[in-house]
Amino acid sequence: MSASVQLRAVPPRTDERIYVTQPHLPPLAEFLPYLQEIWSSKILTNGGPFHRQLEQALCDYLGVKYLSLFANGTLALVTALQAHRITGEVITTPYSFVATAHSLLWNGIKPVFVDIDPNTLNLDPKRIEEAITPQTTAIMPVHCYGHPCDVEAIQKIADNYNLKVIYDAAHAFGVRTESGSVLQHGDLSVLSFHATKVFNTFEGGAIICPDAKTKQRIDHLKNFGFVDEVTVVAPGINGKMSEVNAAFGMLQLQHIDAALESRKKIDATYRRLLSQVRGIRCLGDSGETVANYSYFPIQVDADFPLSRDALYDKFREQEIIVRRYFYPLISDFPMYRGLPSAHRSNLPCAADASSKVLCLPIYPGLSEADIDRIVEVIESC
Ligand code: T4K
Repeated sequence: MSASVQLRAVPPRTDERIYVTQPHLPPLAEFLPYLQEIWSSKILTNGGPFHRQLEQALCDYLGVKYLSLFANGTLALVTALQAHRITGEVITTPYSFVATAHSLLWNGIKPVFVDIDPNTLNLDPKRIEEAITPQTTAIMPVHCYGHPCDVEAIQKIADNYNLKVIYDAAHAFGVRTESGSVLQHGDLSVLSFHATKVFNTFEGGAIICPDAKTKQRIDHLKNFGFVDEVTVVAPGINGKMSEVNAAFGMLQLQHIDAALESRKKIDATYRRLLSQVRGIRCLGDSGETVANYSYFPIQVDADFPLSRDALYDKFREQEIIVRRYFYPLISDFPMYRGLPSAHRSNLPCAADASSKVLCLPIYPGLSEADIDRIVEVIESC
């Protein structure tokens, strides 16, 4: 008996629910020619034509020298650490998505958590030096919500102590400061192109690096360590992005400026509508000259009538699925909480932010009526 799959047209979401984000999808018809090309060439993966095109197109768009595509951001983080043979201890932030610290454990590295700056919510450079030990080999900061870290201060410390800097730049697609792309700082930067990100390839990621030699090593590492058919130079992994994902990235790039413009308008509308609400602070504005508006974090302070968690519940009752990025702190998860640096007394600013910050929905296509509905929930408290 031959198996057959009945395909039915899936109706678009019609529910009243608003999510914290929605992937930006161009019209399906625009993607079909790309698929046609893949079907004709029969090249599905292993560094095919769309993979090569997307690497170059992203270098041009982002203003970076070398970029290596990955199947997702987590594999890119794991590989970035391998690329520089990082071992021992790495200083990082507890206020991030778990993948940041998980990439260290996957490499047998001990994370050392350092507190965040209460204004930027990024790793506080003033707290880094006291956490350095003879085992420290690198710093892994995160440009949280796409807001740039204090890259100059971090580099100064790294230079003084001969440490590598590997940025988890998962949120920082397209972010620029006065000196250009924020992705040029440190030894490596890692992007995520997950469905929930500003620029998505369904799943995907990339490592940005400053020279051809490092890119070559990264490219070997993401392909099992193969240099050629018979030569394997490292215990590499399969981190390659497929042609379908890369082709989708090429299409997404055509729409990215419009998507960013739409996010910018939503960001401005929230800021205008929430500016007079007592106890609500809109976060951001950390010195970027070009932001990407990837998240809209607000801080719920003590003079707001509800706690952050009560406001979160109220949103959910109204079918508005806001998120507490980042709660719990990474340092509170079972595989980290036994570390001396994970102790709450070491991380007061991170603990405070984790109990007060809520990310409101932001994505192209979020309507003005949706924004009014969201703001109304806050104003009605
Ligand atoms: N470093 C940092 C700092 C990161 O934030 C991340 C990922 C990484 C590293 C690792 O990169 P990747 O390996 O993921 O490339 C989401 C994402 O899964 C994750 O990529 C992201 N950070 C993190 C901040 O958020 P969840 O568990 O909150 O996602 P989820 O599935 O609850 O989705 C959120 C909302 O988005 C849903 O309520 C509805 C909407 N959604 C989601 C998906 C997946 C859709 O509408 N369609 C979809 O396909 O982690």
